[in-house]
Amino acid sequence: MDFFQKTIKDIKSIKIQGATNVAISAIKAFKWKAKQIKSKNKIEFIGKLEHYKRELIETRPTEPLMRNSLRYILNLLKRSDEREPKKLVKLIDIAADEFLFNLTKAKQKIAQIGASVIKNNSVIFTHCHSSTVMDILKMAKKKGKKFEVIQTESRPLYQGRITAKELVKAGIPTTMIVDSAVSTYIKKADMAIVGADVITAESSLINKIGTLNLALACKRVSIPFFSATVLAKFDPETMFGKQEEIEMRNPKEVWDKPPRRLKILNPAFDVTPRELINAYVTEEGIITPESISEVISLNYSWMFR
Ligand code: RUB
Repeated sequence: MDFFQKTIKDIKSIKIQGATNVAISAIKAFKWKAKQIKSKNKIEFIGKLEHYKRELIETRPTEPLMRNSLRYILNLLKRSDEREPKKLVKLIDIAADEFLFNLTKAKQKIAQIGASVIKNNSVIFTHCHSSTVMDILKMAKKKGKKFEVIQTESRPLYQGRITAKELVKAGIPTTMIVDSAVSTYIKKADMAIVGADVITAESSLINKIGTLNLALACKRVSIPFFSATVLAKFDPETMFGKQEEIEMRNPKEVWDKPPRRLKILNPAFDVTPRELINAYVTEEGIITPESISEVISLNYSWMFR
């Protein structure tokens, strides 16, 4: 199995998980694959790249950051006057590295901005595993803030354990609960912060299944609910009425040997409507759902091309 196929397998199996890690791995695999392609001309080269882009995108249908990043790289190639395959491969490298650099810079900004939201002696609630939320919590700790975290285990794949390991390693006092205990323990928290897989044109948030329950629980006890995200997780197609597809995962993740005739549903994500979200913590600042589309169109015009 080559590096490209291994990346596909690891993304599908959630060995590589979280929107950011998925996008970074997909970009690296795309870059690698471009170097292996043999083609006579630019049209053939782009045709092959389109095919590999589709293969990557199909690994996780609810990941616009991966889609946007690969589209960004391919668009740069299509718009260039360069025709020679070797030079085109170089262009891919340049575009990919540029995207990765901007992504890293955006995440660093979010860590700084998000850390300022964490109050001293507070209790922060989080769900699943988001590298963006992790960056914020670690930055807050680095800045000398004292706080505790309550986090879910995130069934069925237990991504909460990744969060738990990272937080404990960072020396942040952490308590894990089962997903169904969210409403019980939310009263102990001062705020909740989760990651994001998708920001839609209606400013809704799509994130790990259970996020909606957490947001509803926050509303009930009147504590703020935030999502930390780079703006490139916006799905431009939702502007044209496309309903974001929610990835349905293998029922065996829930129960490997269920009784026959039992139907099991295993959606990976859910949709949290804008009225439950206090703000998005982004590289452009803390932005309310009402203004996020405008900020995205001002700063990321390439997404709409
Ligand atoms: C992970 C998940 C994360 C977002 C954001 O789901 O929902 O909250 O992807 O992650 P899964 P990040 O484990 O199914 O991929 O902040 O790292 O982009």
